[in-house]
Amino acid sequence: MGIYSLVSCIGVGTSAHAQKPPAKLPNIVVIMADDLGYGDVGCYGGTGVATPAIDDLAERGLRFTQAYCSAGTCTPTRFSLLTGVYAFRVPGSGIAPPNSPALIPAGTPTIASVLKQAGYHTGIIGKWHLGLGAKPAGPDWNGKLSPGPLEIGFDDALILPTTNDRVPPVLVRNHHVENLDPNDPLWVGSQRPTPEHHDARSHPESLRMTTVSSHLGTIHNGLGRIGYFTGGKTALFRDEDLADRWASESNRWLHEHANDPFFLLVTPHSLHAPRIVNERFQGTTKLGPRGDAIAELDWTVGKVVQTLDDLNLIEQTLIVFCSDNGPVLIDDYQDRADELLGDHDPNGVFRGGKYNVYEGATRTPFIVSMPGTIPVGESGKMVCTIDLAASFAAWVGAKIPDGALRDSIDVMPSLLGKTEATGRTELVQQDNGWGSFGYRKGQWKLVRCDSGAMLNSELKMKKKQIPKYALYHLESDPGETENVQADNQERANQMKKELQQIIDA
Ligand code: NG6
Ligand code: CA
Repeated sequence: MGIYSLVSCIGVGTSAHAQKPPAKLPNIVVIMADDLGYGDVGCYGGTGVATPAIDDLAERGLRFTQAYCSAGTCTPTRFSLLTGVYAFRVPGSGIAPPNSPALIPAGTPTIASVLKQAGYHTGIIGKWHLGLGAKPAGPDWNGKLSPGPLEIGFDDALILPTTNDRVPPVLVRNHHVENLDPNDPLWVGSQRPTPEHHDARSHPESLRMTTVSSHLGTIHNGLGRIGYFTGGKTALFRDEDLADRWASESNRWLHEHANDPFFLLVTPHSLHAPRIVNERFQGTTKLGPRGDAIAELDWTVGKVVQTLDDLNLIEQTLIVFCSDNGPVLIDDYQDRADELLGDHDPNGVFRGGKYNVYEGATRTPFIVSMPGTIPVGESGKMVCTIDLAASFAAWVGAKIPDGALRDSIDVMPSLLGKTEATGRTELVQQDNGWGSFGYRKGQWKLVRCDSGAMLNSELKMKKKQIPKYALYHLESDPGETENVQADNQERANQMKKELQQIIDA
């Protein structure tokens, strides 16, 4: 009996009244990449970089063509992945600054806490970017960093607390900065601490990549960052080593928990700028640093899968691979990502990317694999990363606390490749909380832009002025080139109303 049939005997879809968990719960590993576009990987049409590990995952599983992440930026997508709640419902859930307090309050039910309650050992390895520490003070970098992942359901965490372009460039294990020497305390702030402090403005000659707008803070490893820090010398990472850490930590963690039912969220920092890969990958692709980072990401994915293979757990583990938001070429660090693109199309046929709400922002590569349980092939069912929480809960018979994971829908039958599954019928997408929404219903997509402009001028988005509303038909116009609102006024009005109702709900 396959794992799914075993689980189905105890009542999939009846999570609220779950009985005893099944004797052997399936393991779950979710790998969420950073700033990876729909068209960046080979199995989604990417031509610039070989991605054998991700392609191999697709060859062993289901490759979704209409899967989404929740937002055009990282923090809201990760917020929704964890909480199953649309981030636009929670003010302040946009891109988290270096000293952001924890955005998800301690005790909030999450994908991790729900699975933990059901008997899973839970871990997160990689980028966090959801704030640490209590409000309003935020993180105590030299003390106990709490609340954080451990207060919302993770048993173990080894995280990059913000992003690799922000300070502090350290890793946090559970509640503490790793390798911090108490005699060299870490200070983090948004202002230059002293007039003598070396930052990217005062010492541009020490930069290995020029930054022009916001990464003008403290220089670390030859790169200007957002924000300032001093101290913490023994704790500082080398950007070149991060991917190796995600791979080795995942390997260690998976070996340690091979006999538990486990839920592991792996969140590599690649390909977020600054794209500084390990020496092994530098210059290995024709796309420059951005391409090298895709190659490094692919390697990381391969390492995680290899570990599961080595442990003989491939058939007992459901793997999801996806991205947190669409692509961006130059994100301040001048790494020639635009010039070196050639015919590689990071957003595939779609328009836009990171920071907006066009399909390029949220349509994500999304592969689900579990040989023996999930068929091999392609799926056009609409699913979203926000749905993983309710889907997994239903699958393993976990109890969802009343009112929790409210926007997460059980799409597990679609993830399992059931032909009768319907997937989502509608979905709201957002930018960073700047007031743009995409509302997809069937093949129709309403784009609402309250500000009249959207960020990311590259990637098929030349038009600067964006109308407040536009309606697109994705099946006939996946690139969102033709606003058909005037010819479909009634439908557009209905969708505007529904979108507002969902926002206000
Ligand atoms: C933006 C930064 C960008 C990047 C992004 C977060 C500026 C002008 N841009 O505000 O460089 O850090 O935040 O990216 O500061 S994300 O993938 O983590 O959402
Ligand atoms: Ca991102």
